[in-house]
Amino acid sequence: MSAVTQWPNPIVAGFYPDPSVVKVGEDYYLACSTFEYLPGIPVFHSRDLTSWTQVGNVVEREGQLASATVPTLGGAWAPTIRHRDGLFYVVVTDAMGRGMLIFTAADAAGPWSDGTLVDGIHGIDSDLAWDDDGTAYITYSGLDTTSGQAPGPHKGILQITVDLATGTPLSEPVSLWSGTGLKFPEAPHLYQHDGFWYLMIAEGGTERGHGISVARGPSPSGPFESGAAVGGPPNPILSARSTNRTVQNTGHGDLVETPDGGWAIVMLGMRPAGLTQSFSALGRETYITSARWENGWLAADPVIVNPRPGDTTVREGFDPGAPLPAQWMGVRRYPEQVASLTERAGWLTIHGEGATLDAQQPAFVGWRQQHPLAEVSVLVDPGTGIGGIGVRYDEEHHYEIEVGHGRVTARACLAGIRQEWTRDVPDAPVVLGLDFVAPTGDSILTGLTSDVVVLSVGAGEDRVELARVDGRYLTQETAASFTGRVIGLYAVEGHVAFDDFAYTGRG
Ligand code: 6LW
Repeated sequence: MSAVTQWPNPIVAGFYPDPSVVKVGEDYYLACSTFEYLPGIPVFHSRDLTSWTQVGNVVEREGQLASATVPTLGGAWAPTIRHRDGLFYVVVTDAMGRGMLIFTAADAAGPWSDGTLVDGIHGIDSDLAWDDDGTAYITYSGLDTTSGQAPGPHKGILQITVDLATGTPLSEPVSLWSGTGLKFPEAPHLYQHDGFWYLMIAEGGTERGHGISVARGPSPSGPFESGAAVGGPPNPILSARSTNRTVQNTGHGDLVETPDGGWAIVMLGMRPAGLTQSFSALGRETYITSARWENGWLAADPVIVNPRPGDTTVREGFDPGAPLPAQWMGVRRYPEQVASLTERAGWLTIHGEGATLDAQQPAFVGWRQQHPLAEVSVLVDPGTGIGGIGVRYDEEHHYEIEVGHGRVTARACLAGIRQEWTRDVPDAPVVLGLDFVAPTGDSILTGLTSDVVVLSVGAGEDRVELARVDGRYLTQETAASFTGRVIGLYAVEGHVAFDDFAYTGRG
């Protein structure tokens, strides 16, 4: 597996940030952050580290996280997935919610436990490791999002020992090596290799300065030394900062042994489009790169983009008896709390409650945009209600097109600024379209933005475009949240029915 250029990348496309990976025998499992979306913390399985299938979600019941009420930016941040003595562990922070939590499961597909609180510990990006005696260490980043106090200064990388069964800390937090002085030391992971313990962290912030740095020491609690201090390689060992690489923001990684005995780092990255400023429509995605041990230190190759060839088409007919696929999510609610597959056979019916996409809990069921360019359409029967299709980063940043009461309305909402385009339509089911296209022609947008979002009604010769909106305002660089684009079906009023959902992703 050393030919990194042959690996498809991203390995999980779209809003799947903060990946953590564990090898159990010949099987690999991967988990990611989901913030305010439910179900939360998807778990993927692979045998080759490149093709991944979602097998479940850690969070699939009320009460596991405070997701119903977490503010934008809060919720499931940065899980670490590990396995020991027949049990899977996910340690994660429910930011601005319950706090630092330990989930366990006998099967990575679930069911997972209710989540045990790590009492009194306020930090993010918790790692879990065991020493040779079986003592459990949680190593984390000292940013307080959960005590209710103002976060205060970043406390660097911290560590406790813990009773995993009760969540009780067994030691006071101690400071560990916290990088080379770049901002936001975070995403720590500990590895034991060839007689040393290695502390891998992210630093530089999750934006363009992001990188991965490594130190080594004699025990899981150090003392750790950076390579450059003892004649080893300089840190960060991996970063795309100030380069013109297609994949930027690379960092927040987890090390894993490959099937052939080599090494790889799975991490988050983004593919911004534009010129000197650039914009990432899909948010932070999951990438892989090859790594190796050289003279007792870890080295990694730059991350390259290598999309799977051809277009990807997904059709959803909402056939009777078929469940909603696992990738579909709700905002602070589970899809089944707002949508029904049985109310009208062959249709997905969403129940409007008066809430628009500006609301914290819209009646919205969506899935991630996974390709920079994509065409999406759906047949909508609004009945006596109002509903449609939209793309959201959060409640402050969304574009949508909806139908109801004989009128179709396209809308762009950005940080309190709003514009609408309307047109009358007959009272009948209509096709609504949401396309993400490359900027073209001699428009001022050409080359300056990520994409253009086209909102349309009708199909074939009857298709009418209501609006073309600059996509850059719905990107990681401009929206408030840590998420990515999620395309969804929603209802504002009444019981709105959807059929023939089609997504074609390109590139
Ligand atoms: C994550 C941290 C980060 O916990 O963003 O800035 C947080 N980097 O590693 C949410 O993804």
